[in-house]
Amino acid sequence: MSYVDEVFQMVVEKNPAQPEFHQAVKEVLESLRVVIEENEEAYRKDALLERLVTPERQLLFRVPWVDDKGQVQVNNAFRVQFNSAIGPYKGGLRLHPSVNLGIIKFLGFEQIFKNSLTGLPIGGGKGGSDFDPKGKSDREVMAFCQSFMTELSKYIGADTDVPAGDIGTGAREIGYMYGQYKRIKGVYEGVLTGKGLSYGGSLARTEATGYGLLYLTEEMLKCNGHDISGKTVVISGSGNVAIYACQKAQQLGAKVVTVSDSTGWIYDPEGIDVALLKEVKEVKRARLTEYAAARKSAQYHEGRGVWSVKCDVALPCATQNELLIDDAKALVANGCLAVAEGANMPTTIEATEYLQANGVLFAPGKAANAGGVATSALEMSQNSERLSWSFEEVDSKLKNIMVNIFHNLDEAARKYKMEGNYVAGANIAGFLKVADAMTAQGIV
Ligand code: NDP
Ligand code: 2IT
Repeated sequence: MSYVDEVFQMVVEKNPAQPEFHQAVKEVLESLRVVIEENEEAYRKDALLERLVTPERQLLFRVPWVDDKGQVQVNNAFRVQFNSAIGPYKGGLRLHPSVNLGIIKFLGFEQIFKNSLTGLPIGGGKGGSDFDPKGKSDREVMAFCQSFMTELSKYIGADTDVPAGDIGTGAREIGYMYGQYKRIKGVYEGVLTGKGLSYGGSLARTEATGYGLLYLTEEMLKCNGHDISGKTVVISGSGNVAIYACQKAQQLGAKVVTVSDSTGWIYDPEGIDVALLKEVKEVKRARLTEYAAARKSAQYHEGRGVWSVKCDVALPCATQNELLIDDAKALVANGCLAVAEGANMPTTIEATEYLQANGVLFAPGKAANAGGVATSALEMSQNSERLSWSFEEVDSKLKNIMVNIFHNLDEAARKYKMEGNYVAGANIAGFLKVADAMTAQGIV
């Protein structure tokens, strides 16, 4: 059996009931075959792939907190410190009832390659909890965040592990967590990113993932002879990534006609009203029905359906495995030119392969959504030098990073004779830097 197949089999056997983790590993290892084969003997001897797929450290802990009725609640929490070959562990914290160890491991594994692609010195990690912030009072969210950080604070630090936001973790949650960390440790350091601007946050971090997604999509389209301006875009999700993807797409002259949440979706043929969407989602924390109620041109539909809308560009920005094979078929049938992943692993492997086989340009999440973590690394730099950069400075660095990422994937794909396969390009380019650092640092 080939080395890649052996390691994949080991991952499945040693990590039962973690399908998302298996999926993330499979996608990466499949793309690496050609690179591994070139250097198989050395990699095998050093067990490089076995080390790569095994987290350096996995923390599992309980989070007890008291709800508004005086009842004690208990949640499960995780931090997976996956790989620190090229820098301190870096990656977000997901707060969602679906969170389990397998989901955090898939996200942490993806993060290793994503962070490598940014060109910045950050290793891979991810964490979170099955706590659901939805419907909780601010006091309940604070109680959870403080209890969560009381335990997590033992294992993180500005030079060791720097968490940030993800699904369910936004500015409010980061604020409560930062306050508790500072109180326990007595140090004012950049231990979290995505902080508020009044206490060490970076301008443009809020916008970074969505903006970065569009910078990379624009470059990918340009290099394939298309202009983003005038294109019709469908977006899923209506959270941090979706909102700022929508805003930047419109600034670049595209028309965004859909957004969604976990209960339904909006079709707005006049183009999504971003100010209204922000008011509904960021301020009121309400459902999309409120968007539809406030806007004449918007139609609200229950369930899922954004991929059935005719478009030039599709940007999945909600969650994993939200774009399935039938959705891919609908996109192709409707003449979609490009899919770029704002979310982590939103497209199944089958759907990805179908899109690629049918000539759709496909930018994988670990490249396309890397602008968030890249700007987090810029926040770390600003914290270290105790300075704040202007919005324009951060945004222009972000743009450069995203354009460079696209060219790195493109070149890696060409070098290994898989021209236009940006999935392979991203996995290969991300892997080579990490593998080099792991090899240089010996058996650790
Ligand atoms: P938010 O919590 O701000 O928004 C998430 C959005 O996705 C909401 O509209 C939510 O709907 C929807 N959603 C979440 N889970 C599900 C589900 N199981 N089924 C259907 N819809 C769902 O998160 P973000 O925007 O920050 O994250 C979105 C994606 O982008 C995630 O995959 C995340 O890992 C990824 N990402 C985020 C980065 C960041 O900087 N924030 C950086 C890189 C990637 P509802 O409100 O109804 O739950
Ligand atoms: O998936 C991701 O890259 C994030 N949620 C952002 C991580 C970060 O450290 O900013």
